[in-house]
Amino acid sequence: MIHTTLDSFPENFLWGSASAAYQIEGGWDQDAKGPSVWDSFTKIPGKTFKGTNGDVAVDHYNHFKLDVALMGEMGLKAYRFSIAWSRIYPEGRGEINEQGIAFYNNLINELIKHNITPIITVYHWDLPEALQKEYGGWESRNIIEDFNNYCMTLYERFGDRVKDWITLNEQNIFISHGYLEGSHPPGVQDKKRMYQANHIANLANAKAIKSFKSYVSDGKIGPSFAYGPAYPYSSHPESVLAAENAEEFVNHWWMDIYCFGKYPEAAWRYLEERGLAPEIKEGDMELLAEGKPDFMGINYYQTGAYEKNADGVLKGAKENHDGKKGNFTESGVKGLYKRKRNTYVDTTNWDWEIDPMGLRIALRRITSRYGLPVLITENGLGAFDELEKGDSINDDYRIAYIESHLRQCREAITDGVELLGYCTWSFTDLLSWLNGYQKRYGFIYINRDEDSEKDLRRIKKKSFYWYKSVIENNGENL
Ligand code: BGP
Repeated sequence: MIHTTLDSFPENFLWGSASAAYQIEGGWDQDAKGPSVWDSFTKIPGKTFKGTNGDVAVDHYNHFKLDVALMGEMGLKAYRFSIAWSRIYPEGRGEINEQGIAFYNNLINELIKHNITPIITVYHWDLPEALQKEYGGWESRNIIEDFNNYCMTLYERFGDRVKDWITLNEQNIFISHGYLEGSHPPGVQDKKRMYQANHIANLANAKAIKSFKSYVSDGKIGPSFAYGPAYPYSSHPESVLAAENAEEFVNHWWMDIYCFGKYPEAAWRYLEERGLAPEIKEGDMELLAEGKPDFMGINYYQTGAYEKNADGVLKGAKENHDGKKGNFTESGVKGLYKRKRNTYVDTTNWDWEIDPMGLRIALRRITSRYGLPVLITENGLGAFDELEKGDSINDDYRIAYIESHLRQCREAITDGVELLGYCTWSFTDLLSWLNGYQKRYGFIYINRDEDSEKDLRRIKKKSFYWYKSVIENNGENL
């Protein structure tokens, strides 16, 4: 579809940027914060690039006023951040830690002072370690109640000023990496356990959404799903079917539950035949049907091209964590699909496909299948940046990346997609979970690396000024 003229971005479009507590805050035990599963996982030798962790991260906990002032200077309209559960409840439940509440109250008030809409993510992977130890975290139904209680506390304390909420960040990623690949905590590699933990997370998500309505009746809530649309590798029907399989297992498996309250049929049957389907208890499906989101939040980074996989038993991909381009390996499930390198698109240094049109495709698919508005909760480029003389960073590649994706957003809006906003990942540089500090995403350079915290100086990159002008023009100059 080629449009001769493009619609404008809506007047109240949320030009935003995003972050997550563990990746920026630091202050890991400050003001009575309890440990999270990431605090201990990153300390296990060999788990992260050069053994990096978020003990200090970019020390946003102690620099938040400066960071928000920079957002204000840029004219940012929205800032998506996550709350560290173990700052609010150091043990996951029980006594509220008022110091944790105070930190987020101050942050929210500071944002509002600068006319920035706060968007809260209630869970961005840093589960209180106490709950992992006590009952195995997401593998126990006990978490449904504890998560709901934690969420209700947040709604009650912050819901007067915060109207835009995200429940689980990338449930598909933290569950598959945590229980199948074993690369995230708790480091389990077991398919059956993965589907079971995922079902429990679905229930927790639905319950938290249901509770939301009675606390923040004028607010909006939805999950952030890591959506990588599946393409057929070729037009051979076997390839098309493989892409259907992938779309069903890696995308609909989650989004259908969020939006329809049911698992997609073909995937369910496949899992049931193999004894891998999750256990459904009485009342589960009713709860899932009741906890519908107001919008779909998506984190978009790349698409995937799929081919039939009749032969080799392929498992997870060997991931590139050092930024040495060209280390893509095929991955997949025997009998269902295998992911191939899409030769039509370029990749980042970490071998992630760069596919701006895939974002338009993602937005269109969500609109047709679910009929919900969409909030892009993350999109951005991880790259090596060079701090040049005179404190300048010329990140033209980042500008090109974001610009090309925003152009596709505008095409999608013209196609009829209801797009609420667009958050880049990320505002400042931050810790990449498994890739250290050298994989930078921010508009603001943070002067630190894997070996030293240096002075944590904040330096505006070229992209900072560029995004500022995009916001000023409400995207008309794209
Ligand atoms: C998403 C996460 C973010 C962020 C981003 C970039 O999956 O929600 O927290 O980390 O990906 O990923 P990475 O840091 O691996 O480059």
